[in-house]
Amino acid sequence: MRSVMRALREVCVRAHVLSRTGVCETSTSLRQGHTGASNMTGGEGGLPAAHLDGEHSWMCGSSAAVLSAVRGHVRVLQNFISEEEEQAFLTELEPGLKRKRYEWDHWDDAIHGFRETERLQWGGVCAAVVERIRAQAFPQGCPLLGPVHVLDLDKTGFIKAHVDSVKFCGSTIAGVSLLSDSIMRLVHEQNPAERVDLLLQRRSLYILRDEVRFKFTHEILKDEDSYFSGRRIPRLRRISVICRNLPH
Ligand SMILES: O=C(O)CCC(=O)C(=O)O
Repeated sequence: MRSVMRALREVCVRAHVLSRTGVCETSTSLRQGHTGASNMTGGEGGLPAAHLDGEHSWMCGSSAAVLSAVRGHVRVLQNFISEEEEQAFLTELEPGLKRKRYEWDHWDDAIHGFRETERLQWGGVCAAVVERIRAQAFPQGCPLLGPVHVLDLDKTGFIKAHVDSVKFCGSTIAGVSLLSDSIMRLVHEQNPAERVDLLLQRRSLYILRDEVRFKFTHEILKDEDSYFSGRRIPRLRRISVICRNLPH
């Protein structure tokens, strides 16, 4: 148990401090964005134009090229769990989480305002959801990390841009978001102007695979930076339930 927790702590090994100004933070209306590539200019920061993915309303990026680069490697399934299933997770997790304090000084400075746990055994409703996440995200027979990682971000907490450790993480990460909508931002490591924002609605499942895992950083934006294509997305306390596969 201890060693799994240590390994998960080492997940966030390459934290990058990125500009807080994001691709979707201007005030263009969502409707305008949905008409296709919008003409969002970045205001003072001179940001590149932002594009909403025509097919996936939960994804927007700095260019059509970056959207097509990530398209096959990212999925967000809205309403993946029901309100009752969300409540079952909270009932199971809250007593243990409440005994912990939010931490503000992660050793590698990647996560702020969080508490975490991991769990191998789940009660009936949650066990069924975990099975559903795994069936959706991983091919049959794929070696999985047994314990599920649970990350509880305070309303003022956030996850800075990082690339997960290839030593501890496999090709895929799949997470369900409880309690709050949020924005996950992906930034190309070699070309930081290339960015994609994912709208992770409460009770959605996101799946990141392959290139997106290792060529892009990912982060969860803090409340004051939480905009999707110009639309304010309030970031409340958020709990993520995260399944991973093992590295090759
Ligand atoms: O909370 C989340 O969904 C993201 C977690 C994360 O960034 C990670 O585990 O590498």
